Amino acid sequence: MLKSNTLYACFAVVAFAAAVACAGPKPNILLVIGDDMTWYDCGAYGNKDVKTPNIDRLAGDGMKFTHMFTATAMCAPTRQQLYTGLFPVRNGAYPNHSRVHAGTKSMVHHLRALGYRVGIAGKTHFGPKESFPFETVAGRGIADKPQPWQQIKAFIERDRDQPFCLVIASSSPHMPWDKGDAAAYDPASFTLPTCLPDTPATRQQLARYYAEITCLDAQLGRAMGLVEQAGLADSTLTIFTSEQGIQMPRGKWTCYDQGLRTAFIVKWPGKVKAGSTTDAMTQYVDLVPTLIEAAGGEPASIDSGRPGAPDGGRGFDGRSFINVLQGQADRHRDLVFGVHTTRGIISGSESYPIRSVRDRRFKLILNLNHTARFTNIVTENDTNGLWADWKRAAAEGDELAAMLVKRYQHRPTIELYDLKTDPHELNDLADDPAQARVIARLQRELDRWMRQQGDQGDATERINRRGKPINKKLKASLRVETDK
Ligand SMILES: [Ca+2]
Repeated sequence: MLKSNTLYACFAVVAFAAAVACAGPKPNILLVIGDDMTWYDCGAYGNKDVKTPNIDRLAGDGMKFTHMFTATAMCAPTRQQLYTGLFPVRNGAYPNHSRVHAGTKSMVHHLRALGYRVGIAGKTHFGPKESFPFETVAGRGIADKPQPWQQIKAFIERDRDQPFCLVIASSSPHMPWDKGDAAAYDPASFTLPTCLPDTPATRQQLARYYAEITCLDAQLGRAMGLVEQAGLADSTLTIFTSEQGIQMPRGKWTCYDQGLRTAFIVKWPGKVKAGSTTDAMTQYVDLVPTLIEAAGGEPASIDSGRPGAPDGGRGFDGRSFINVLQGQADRHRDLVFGVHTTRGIISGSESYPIRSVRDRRFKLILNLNHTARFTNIVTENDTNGLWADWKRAAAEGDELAAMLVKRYQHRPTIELYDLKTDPHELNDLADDPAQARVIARLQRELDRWMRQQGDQGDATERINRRGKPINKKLKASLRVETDK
C-alpha cells in the first residue's frame, strides 16, 4: 500500500512539474501571409536575385521550414485550410472563391477560447463570417497607405493584459504585379530556376514579380517593427509564410511543388532556436493545432465543427508540430496531400480534378479527368503575354517550353516524380515498370486520404457547393452554384 501511495505521489510530482514546464505567458501571435509567392523566391530560401531583407532577418532569428505545404495552390482554399486546420474537401472550401460548411470553426474561435483577441488586416477570402469572426483591423490594400498601419499599430498596442493574434494577409505578389519598383531589377541578370523557359517574357515578368515580393517583404518589416516598438518582440511568436506558388504554368492551380510548397519561418524567442532549419514535412492544416498548443490549449480536445476526422471524431486533420519548433523532433508527417479543382476559378475547365500525395522522395499525381483540356486564366486570358511567349518559344524549338506548354493542358492519368533527383518534377516516371510498387503504395495512401476526407474525386468536383462565392464580382464567371 505504501509502495503504491509513493508511486502515486511520484506521478503527481512529475505531472505537476510537466504542467509547470508547459505553462508560461501566452505568446502574442503575428502571422504575415504573402499571396502567390513561390517558396524559394526569397533570399532565405536561396533566390539570390530577389531582395527580401526582412524575410531573411526573420529566418536568422527563427526556424526555417524547408518542407511546409499547403494542400491547395489557390487563395481561398489555402487560407481556409490554414485557419481551420481542416483539409479543403472536408471543410467544404475546395473550389476557389467558395466557403466552408456552415458550423466549421476556425482559429478565431479556438484562440478566443484561450483568452486571445484575434484580428485580421488585408485579404480575407473566406466565408461565412460566422466561421471566421475575426476583428477587422484593416481592409484590403495595406501596401502603401498609412491608415491601415495606424490601425495595425493601435491593435498591437492596446489591451496589454490580453494576448493578441494578428493576421496580416498581404495581396502581394498576386498578379497583376503592379506594386514595388520593377526598375530596381535587371531582368538580364537573373539566374532562372531550371523549371522556367528562358524567354523575354519570363524575365520581364519575374522583374515585376520580384519587385512586388520586395513590397511584401517591406510589409513584413513594418509589422515586425511595430511589434518591436511596442516592446513586444520577446513575447511574440512571429510567422511568415509565402502562401502558394506563382501564377505561372505549374505554379498556382497545380499540385506540383511549385504550387503547393511554401516558405514558412517561425520566430519565437526563448522557444525556437535562432537561425535553425527543419526538414520535417508539415502542412498548413497543422498550424492551428500548433498555435493552440503554443497558447496553452489542448488541440486533441477541440471540436473543429466538422465530422470526419482521421480518428472518426470531430477533431482537426492537422497535428501540432510544436515539438519540431522546440527542437525535440525532426520529423512530423510521412505524407503530404494535395487537391485541386478547376471549378470555381476564372476560365477553369468544366472538371479537371487533381489529387496528389508526396513522401520525402516521391510525388504521385492523379489527374482524374485527364482527357479534358486543363484551362485557367493563364491559358485563356494571358494578360501578361507569358503563355503566348512560351508557345512561341516552343514552336521555335525550345524543348522545355514545348514540354511545359503541352503538359500543362494535356496530362496523363498518373504522374510520378522522384523529387530527390528531379525537384522541379520535369521527368515523369509513371511509365517506368521499376516504379510500379511505389505507384501502388502511394495510390493506396491517396485513396485512404480521399476516403477520410469524403472525397469522391470527379463526383465531388461536380457537387454544387452550398455557399455563395465569396467574391460577388466574380460570380458570373464562376461555375460554383450558389445557395438556393
Ligand atoms: Ca494566393
